Amino acid sequence: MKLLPSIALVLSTAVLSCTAAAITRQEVEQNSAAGLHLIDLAPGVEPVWKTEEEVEALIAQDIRFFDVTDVYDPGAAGTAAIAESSLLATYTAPSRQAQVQPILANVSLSMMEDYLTTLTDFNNRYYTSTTGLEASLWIRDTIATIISENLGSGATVELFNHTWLQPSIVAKIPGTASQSPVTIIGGHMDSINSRSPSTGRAPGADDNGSGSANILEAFRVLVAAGFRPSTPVEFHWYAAEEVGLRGSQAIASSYKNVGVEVKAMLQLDMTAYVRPGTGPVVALVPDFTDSGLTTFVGQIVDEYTSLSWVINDPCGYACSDHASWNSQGYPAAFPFEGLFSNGNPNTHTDSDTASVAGFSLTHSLEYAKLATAYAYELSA
Ligand SMILES: *[C@@H]1O[C@H](CO)[C@@H](O)[C@H](O)[C@H]1NC(C)=O
Ligand SMILES: *[C@@H]1O[C@H](CO)[C@@H](O)[C@H](O)[C@H]1NC(C)=O
Ligand SMILES: CC(=O)N[C@@H]1CO[C@H](CO)[C@@H](O)[C@@H]1O
Repeated sequence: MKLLPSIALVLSTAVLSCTAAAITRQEVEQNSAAGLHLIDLAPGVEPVWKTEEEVEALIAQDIRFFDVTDVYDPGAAGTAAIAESSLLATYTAPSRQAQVQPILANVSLSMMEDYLTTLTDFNNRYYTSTTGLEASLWIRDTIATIISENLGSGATVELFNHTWLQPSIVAKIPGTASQSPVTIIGGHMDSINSRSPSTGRAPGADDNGSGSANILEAFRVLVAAGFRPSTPVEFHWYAAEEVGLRGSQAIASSYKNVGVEVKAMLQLDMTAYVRPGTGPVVALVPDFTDSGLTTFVGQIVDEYTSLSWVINDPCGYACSDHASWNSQGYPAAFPFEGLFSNGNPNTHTDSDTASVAGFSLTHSLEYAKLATAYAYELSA
C-alpha cells in the first residue's frame, strides 16, 4: 500500500459551491453507457470522467479513488467523505469472554489455509473476468455449505449483483431480538495485476485473499457454535475494490438509501504480512474511520488475540472499503496487518503469494479471532 499526500480539506468547500450539480443524471447515463467512469479523487471536489485506459493508469500509479459511476447522486455533489465521524455510536468494553473464548478455540489455521489456497488458485479475481466471477460464486457456495450443515443458525447468503460480471456476497445471521442495527465484517474478494488487469496472474494472497479467508472463518466458527445474536451480523465480500471501491460503495449506498442502521463496520484488507525483521502488530487505521469504534477494536485485540496494536499512519482518501461506509456516515474501523511503512511490496503483482518471506497465516489467524470476537461482542 502506498501513502498519498493528504489533501487540504479547507479548499474543498469553495470548490464545491461553484461546481455543485454540474453533472446531470442524463450525462451519467450517457457517459457510463459509452464506457466512461466517473472518478472521485479528493474530498469535496466534483468527480471527473475518465476512460478505461485512464482508470487503469491511475491504478498502475497506485493513485486511490472512488469510482462513483453507479452511485453518483447529482443532488449531493461529490462523495462527502467524513474525516472522522462523531456518530454518537458508543461501544462498551468487551464483556463476553466466557462465551467468546471457547468459540475462538475453534478458529482453525488449516481451514484458513484451505480457503486461501482455493482463492489464490484462480488466475485472478478481477471484477470483469470469468475467474473473478467463479471466485465469487465459490465463496457463496462455501458459505451455503456451512449453512446447510448448521440449519438451526437461520443464516442466509445472497449474491449482491452489480452492473459488471463479479457479484459481491452478503451472508447474514439474523437477530433474535431485532433486525437492527446491523454489525458488519467486510473485505474485498477481488484481486488485480495492475500491469495487466483483466488477464494478468493475480493470486492476491495477502491482498485480499487473507481478509476474505478471515471472514469465511469467522462466519464458520460463529455458525458452528450455534451463535444466535440478538441483533444481526453480516459478512460481506466485496467485488471490484481494486478499481475504485465499487462493490462496497454500491452496498453502502443501498443501505443508506433504505435507511439500514449500522452499528459498526469492520474492514479486513490485508492481514497476513509481517515484514521480516519487524515484530507483528495490528495497526489500526486512523483516518476515515470512527474513533470510538477503533478504540473498541483495540480492546478486542488486547482481550482476544495474542497481538498488541498500534495506530497506523493515515491510509489516505479512498484507500479501502471502509471508506465507502464512512462516506455514507456509518462507523467503520480498519485493523491492518502492520504499519503501512512495513507494507507488502508484492501486492497487485503475480508475486502476491503465500510463499513470500513475511507472509504469515499465523498472523492472519489473529484477525479471524478479532473478527469473531468483534461480531459476538457487538451483537450478542
Ligand atoms: C444475482 O444474479 C444471479 C445470476 O444472474 C441470480 O440468480 C440471482 O437471483 C441474483 N441475486 C439477486 C439478489 O438479485
Ligand atoms: C467447535 O466446532 C465444532 C465442530 O463444528 C462444534 O461441534 C463445537 O460445538 C464448536 N465449539 C464451540 C465452542 O463453538
Ligand atoms: C490495501 C487496501 O486497502 N486495498 C487495496 C489493496 O492494496 C492496494 C495497495 O497495494 C491498494 O491500492 C488497494 O486500495
